[in-house]
Amino acid sequence: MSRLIVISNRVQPPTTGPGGNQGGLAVALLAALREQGGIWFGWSGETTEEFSGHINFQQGGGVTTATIDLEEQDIDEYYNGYANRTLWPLFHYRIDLTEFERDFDSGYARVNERFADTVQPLIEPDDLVWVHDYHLIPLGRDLRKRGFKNRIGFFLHIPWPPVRLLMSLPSHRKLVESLFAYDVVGFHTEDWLDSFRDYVTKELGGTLGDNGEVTWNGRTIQAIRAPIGIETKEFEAAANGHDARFARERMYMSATGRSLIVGVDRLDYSKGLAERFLGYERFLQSNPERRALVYMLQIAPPSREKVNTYQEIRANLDSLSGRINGEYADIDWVPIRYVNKGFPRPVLAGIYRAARIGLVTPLRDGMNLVAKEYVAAQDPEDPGVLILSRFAGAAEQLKDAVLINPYSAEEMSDAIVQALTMPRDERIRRWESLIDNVRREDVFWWCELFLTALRGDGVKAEAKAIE
Ligand code: ADQ
Repeated sequence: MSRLIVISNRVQPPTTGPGGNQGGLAVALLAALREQGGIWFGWSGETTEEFSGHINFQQGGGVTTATIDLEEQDIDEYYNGYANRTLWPLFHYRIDLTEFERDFDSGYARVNERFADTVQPLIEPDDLVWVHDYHLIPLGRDLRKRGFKNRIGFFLHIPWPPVRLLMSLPSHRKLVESLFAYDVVGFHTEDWLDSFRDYVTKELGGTLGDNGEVTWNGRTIQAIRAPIGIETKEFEAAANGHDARFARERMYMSATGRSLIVGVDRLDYSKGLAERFLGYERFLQSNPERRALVYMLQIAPPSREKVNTYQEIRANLDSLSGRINGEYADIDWVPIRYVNKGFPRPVLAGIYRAARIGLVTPLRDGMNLVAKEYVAAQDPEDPGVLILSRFAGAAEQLKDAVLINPYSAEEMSDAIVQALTMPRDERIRRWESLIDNVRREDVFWWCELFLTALRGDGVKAEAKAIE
């Protein structure tokens, strides 16, 4: 069996076992690495005065990780710059927040070359190479420039934008052309895949085959839909475990008889948190008789704090939650509990289980794993209701959620009423259909789907074909 080389911006230390803080992606990739052998390569998260290419190897739980330190300037231009000030907002349809700086371009190119230089000697001729996400789009091409012949795959965890939007990126063509260095390119949804195909045919003049092949400039690659899932079995078990029960009890005791509406998101503008608070406020306004029967818990650990937009959105949410609480709270009730920290996964599972409503309303999201975690944590006899944005990739699979347009405060308010008054048999029926998908298309299924395509032995490994 070929070894697997996983390359991503950051590397998950293999030491925290399931039940700890590892998310589904890390669990699946570590499991694949354990089974096939190989290395997970990426940035250590540390800085160095001058880039040396020194690799720090670590072993744990049957997996080897290899990390490099980057210079401060690299992090400014590549990570905080091109990745998170240019590509992230643009790919999430936020052209108003997108910054175009040539220094970001050159920093992004430089760090991708540095990744290629340092990882190359670690790779053996038969190894399969799997590159992850928007930080590293040109890496495949950089490896090919160095004479690399291995099979290389790329998976994008965020949306792929429509053609007209992508064209506002000054170097859009170069970026897309570089994807043709890979053998397989994967997206979460049919939507993102369609936008990619559209660009290739309309802008590059490429052609499409019947089985996911995309050809341009004499090179044919496989473009597939591979929706990521979660470690469903483990998460369901965690929701029934001791830590989850304890968290659930804490929630019940702190709000006897009130229905919990929960939101769990990285603090990011793509997650639609301000719109969510406003939708909830609309519900409070329009339903005075229901006010004191509910409360909302929004968990939002800060991320990317060096990027201004993230500081602004944090300040905005502080003030919005403060204003709503000031206006509607009573001596024994606050409408929004707003918590800016992370929790261990079993505790999250308990909180989801305690919640009558999971409010997952991103303005745009590649997939959104919180929606799937919420479903996996529910009590089969008395499940809660998932309210889900139509613009989350997860909406393509989770059709029996209450789907809404997150920009509409009215739709959100109506959906909350619908969820609060939904009869138990309807909740069970919807949940059974959701959990069926979350169990079937879990993160191990996703990993195998992509790796089958990458191995090239099941070239028609499109999700559809497997269903
Ligand atoms: P994210 O944008 O980070 O991921 P998401 O898919 O929701 O979004 O995953 C977030 C993960 O962080 C979940 O597993 C969640 O449980 C965890 N998390 C969030 N808040 C937490 C907290 N306070 N404490 C502990 N854990 C917390 C990107 C893309 C998504 C895509 C994923 C995977 O933006 O669209 O689904 O990658 O491909």
